[in-house]
Amino acid sequence: MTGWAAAGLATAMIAAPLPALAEDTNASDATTGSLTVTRFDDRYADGLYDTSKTAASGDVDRLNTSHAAQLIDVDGTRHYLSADADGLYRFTDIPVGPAKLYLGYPNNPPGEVLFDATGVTDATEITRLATAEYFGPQGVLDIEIDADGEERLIGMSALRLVANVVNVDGSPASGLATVELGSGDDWYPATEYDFQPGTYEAFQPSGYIRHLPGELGVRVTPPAGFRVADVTAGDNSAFSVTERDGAYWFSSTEVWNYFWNPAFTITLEPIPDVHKPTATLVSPTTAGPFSALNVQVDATDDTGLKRIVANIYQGGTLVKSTQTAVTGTSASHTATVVLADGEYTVKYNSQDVTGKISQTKSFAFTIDATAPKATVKTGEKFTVGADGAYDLVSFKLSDAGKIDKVTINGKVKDLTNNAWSDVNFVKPGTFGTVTGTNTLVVYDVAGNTQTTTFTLN
Ligand SMILES: [Ca+2]
Ligand SMILES: [Ca+2]
Ligand SMILES: [Ca+2]
Ligand SMILES: [Ca+2]
Repeated sequence: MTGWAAAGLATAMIAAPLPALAEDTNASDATTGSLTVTRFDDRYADGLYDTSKTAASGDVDRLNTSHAAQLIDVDGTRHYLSADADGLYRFTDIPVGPAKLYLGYPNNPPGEVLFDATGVTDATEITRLATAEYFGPQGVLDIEIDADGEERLIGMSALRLVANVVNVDGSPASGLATVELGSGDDWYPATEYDFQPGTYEAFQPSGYIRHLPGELGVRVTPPAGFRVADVTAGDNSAFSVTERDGAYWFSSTEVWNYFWNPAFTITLEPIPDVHKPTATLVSPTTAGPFSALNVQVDATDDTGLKRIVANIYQGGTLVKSTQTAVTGTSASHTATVVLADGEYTVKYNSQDVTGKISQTKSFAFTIDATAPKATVKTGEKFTVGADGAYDLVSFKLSDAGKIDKVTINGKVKDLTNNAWSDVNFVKPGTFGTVTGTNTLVVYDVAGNTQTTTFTLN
């Protein structure tokens, strides 16, 4: 037996046949029709009008006769009705054509949902009525009035739904998961209560989302490193929860009553961590020499990183430790380290949230922070002139970390990388020099520079 055919309604219809059927034996020619609306509170929350079922609270479905029903017909005429002695709303002599039915909510803003249960056999077939303003917020339904008479069965529910997200020890798992709550064909993003950490509910501008009866669901995206260990649901009693399509569900028929606020409880647990993190040296890629060390270590982990470390050793001695506290499954550590000239090794690794440490690797490099030297050669063969003013000048270049190149007035002259080098026989016109002031910049391999200005006569 379906809810539609349940005792109360069937009796009412037999006792009072629809006027259109009773009075009009030639319905196809009629220009008016009727609409009979049965409105019920879905107190046993199955989406059906069925007074044979009893909710956990002892409630049974009940006709709702407390509110006016309004119909705007095809001509724009407003018909306003209260429930009749049978508890039904009967609109008669309505012009055939499209009409809009408005049904009031008990509260303003609405704390309920109205749904069309006409002809349905289970809750998956019911549809939520839109809400429109018509002398206050009303549930609205488009109806085509025809000469044969129309019937509608409209239910009301006010089900709320929350999800409590907890850790294995039962403490609230605040701010960790992403939670959606579902009913009908809809998913609603849920937000966490400020005053009740770990408890989530879905909201609309005028208040809580009120859910259609039927399967009520929750969908949870755990944070990195966590998974759903268990999902239960209940209110005054525990419900039966099923998992399908990546979500968890219970039937609203188990809820205490149709105004109740049942809750899911989702327990999160850490995903067992079996994998060490990785650590990769991104910089330096050569042994240098460098004027300072720019180190970059990238790391990954299956469940979550904690920190990345790059330590600088000279011989066996730790000279400088650098590290970055990180989160997520991939991260990067960078540091610029100023060091004295010398040979060094960087040792680097990463650690994950469960304390596992990647393989520690090392990379050798050289620091040269000392600028190269340029000195004027003596001897008439090399240099004619003195004290920065010359007819001819030659420079001896030296650097422990090797000379790379010079620029003269910005023009590059590459040199074989060597601890000793020179630029000989400079006079106006050679290597881009001019009569007057010239600028010589000497570069070592590490990029340190020494600038010399001189005048050519
Ligand atoms: Ca019901
Ligand atoms: Ca790991
Ligand atoms: Ca140097
Ligand atoms: Ca060079």
